[in-house]
Formats: sequence, structure tokens, C-alpha cells
Amino acid sequence: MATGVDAPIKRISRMATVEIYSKSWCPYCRMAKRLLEEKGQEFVEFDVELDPGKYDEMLERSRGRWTVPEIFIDGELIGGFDELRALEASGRLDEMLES
Ligand SMILES: N[C@@H](CCC(=O)N[C@@H](CS)C(=O)NCC(=O)O)C(=O)O
Repeated sequence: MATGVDAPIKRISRMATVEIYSKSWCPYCRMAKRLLEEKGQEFVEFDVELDPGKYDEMLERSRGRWTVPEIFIDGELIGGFDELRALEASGRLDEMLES
């Protein structure tokens, strides 16, 4: 393996921005966070019960979807845990988190 100044520069992959609107007691939120944690993916969490303004923000960004979690990757609406799990099963989640 090449080392030192002649070593090829390793590409540092960018980490996606993941936002989750959640409630503390919500099992779907817990499953979504666990999946992301297992992948080593960081996320920002907004508890919509602690901050009602965030609930209104979630409704607006998720175009009326009112269940939690609502998950966004780089600002793009993913949906809830079911949609996140489907993306994971298809391999598309890794692409979204890594690209
Ligand atoms: N299919 C959804 C189910 C989400 C869901 O049912 N969330 C519950 C909490 S775990 C919810 O928002 N219930 C309505 C409420 O709390 O007002 C998903 O996969 O995220």
C-alpha cells in the first residue's frame, strides 16, 4: 500500500444532512433513528411536542403529512420509517447518504 506523500489522496465522502421530526415516545421514530445510527449517519432531531412551532414547520415541509417521524435528507422529504426502510432495502439510502 502506498504511504506518505506519494499515497493517493483518499476521497473524504460528504455526510448528508438528515433531519427527523419526532415525538419522544414514538416507536417508528426510534426505529428510524436506530437504522441511521447503525449506518453511522448523524442526524438532527426536532421533538414536535417540545416545540409546537416545529410541528407546524413539519406539516408545511411534509406537505400535510402529520405522523412522526418525518424524515428529510438534504432537505428532500423521505417520509416516515416505512419509506426510510424501503430505501434501505433497495440500496438507495446509501446512495442518498453518500452522494
Ligand atoms: N407508517 C408510518 C407510521 C408512523 C406513525 O404511525 N407514527 C405515530 C407515532 S409512532 C403517529 O404519528 N401517530 C399520530 C400522532 O402521534 O399524532 C411510518 O412508518 O413512519
